[in-house]
Amino acid sequence: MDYKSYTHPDYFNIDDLLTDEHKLIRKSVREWVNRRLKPVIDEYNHEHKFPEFIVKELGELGAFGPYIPTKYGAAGLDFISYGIIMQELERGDSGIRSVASVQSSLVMYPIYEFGNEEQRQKYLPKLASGEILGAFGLTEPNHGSDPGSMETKIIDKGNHYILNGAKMWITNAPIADIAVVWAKDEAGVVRGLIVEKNMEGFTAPETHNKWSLRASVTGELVFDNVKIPKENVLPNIKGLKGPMMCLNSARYGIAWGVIGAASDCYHTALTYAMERKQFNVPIASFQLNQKKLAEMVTEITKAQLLAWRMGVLKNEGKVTPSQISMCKRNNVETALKVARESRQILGAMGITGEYPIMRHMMNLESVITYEGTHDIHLLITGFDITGIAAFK
Ligand code: TGC
Ligand code: FAD
Repeated sequence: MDYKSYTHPDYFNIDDLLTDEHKLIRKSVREWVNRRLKPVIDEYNHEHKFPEFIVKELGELGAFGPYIPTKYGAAGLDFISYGIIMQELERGDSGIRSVASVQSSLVMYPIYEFGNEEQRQKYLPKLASGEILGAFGLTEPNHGSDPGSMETKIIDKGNHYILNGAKMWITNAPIADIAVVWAKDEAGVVRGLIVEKNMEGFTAPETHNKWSLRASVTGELVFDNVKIPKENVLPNIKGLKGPMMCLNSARYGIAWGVIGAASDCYHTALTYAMERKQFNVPIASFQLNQKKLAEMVTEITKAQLLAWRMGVLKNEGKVTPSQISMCKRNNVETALKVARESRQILGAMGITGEYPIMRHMMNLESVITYEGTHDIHLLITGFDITGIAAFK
């Protein structure tokens, strides 16, 4: 597959809405994906291995916490730039975008937003450069969609806390240097803590045998009487809204990111359909294949417009969590449908690693579940328009 010929679909001239800086950022991330990721990602995916070299290189690229101010070593860009970076990375692989979204929105963002100046100075520059990698622990074995019922606890021991409990399905867990972990205090209030990998009683075993996001590492975070110094507690947030605010930022990035996976599938299917012949004509000449391609580009265009408008609202500080939920849900579903339709256009070739479609499709099965499942996001919209929560 000649991935260097890739051009993104832009049926409604959305590029006219981007600045020269946005386009430059897209160009540099796209070039990195073509040069460093595309040639090797299928092999890492097959071997269920994480391409460790990417961590430093994503740091150099400015892909970690791009919207965090430059004084903390990050790029200080706007939110549309963040979206564009996620989109280009996810054209490469959703697992690689995951690494960047977790580091940016789930580790750097809470330290920047809820941490004190000392915590910001200590962790943010190293996270921005990729010198250290982070994880985010919210989900537990017994509490996924309902994080408010978490069992992980801290007990106040004067100058430190004792942390007990377990988190599950945590991106980067086994390879992370630090983890932002959410636990309840003795009053049942959710608090955010920075747990460091060498703390006694803390282990992070890997979750094996995944058929999705195979180039990203997932694991558990297990806390057995871990002593957490009080300076590792995020002082400026209390309650479930803390992790939920982090999720708003990560869901925003995912809503942009999946357009990259969808566009890669669409580009692959269109290119293949023009070249492959059956009955002496290109398969692109059959009406049923044209229907698939036309519907794909229509849905991708709608996803692009939704993401762009969400980006404008976020830049203006006006976007609501429910708008982000709608966009995440719509765009992930679009990407998954596009991947499935593209796979069909390639016939048998679509199931091979010669083409990226099957890998994108398998990855998107995680993306539609993590950061709030497809149905939870629907219920968030339902709650927003009716004022009635249907979660319980
Ligand atoms: P509820 O009672 O509604 O809310 C509790 C408090 O939180 C506030 N809140 C939010 N604040 C900001 N943004 C949001 N999106 C918020 N949602 C809720 C809310 O205002 C309230 O604040 P306060 O001050 O009144 O106490 O909460 P609930 O317990 O009824 O749950 C609601 C529900 C189901 C919508 C929510 O908990 C939810 O979204 N569940 C899904 C869980 C989820 O998304 N987990 C993701 C884990 S991280 C992950 O998947 C990383 S994948 C990484 C990768 O590899 O990319
Ligand atoms: P459950 O909550 O058990 O849901 C199962 C099914 O029931 C779903 O279909 C759901 O929609 C439905 N359901 C649940 N509640 C309701 C309801 N009230 N109404 C209607 N339907 C409902 N978490 C982290 O904290 N950090 C990470 O870094 C992280 N990375 C992840 C990486 C991967 C690869 C995966 C797969 C998951 C990751 N997660 C992470 C966890 C992820 O956020 C959860 O899997 C997700 O929130 C859903 O929780 P669950 O799997 O326990 O499903």
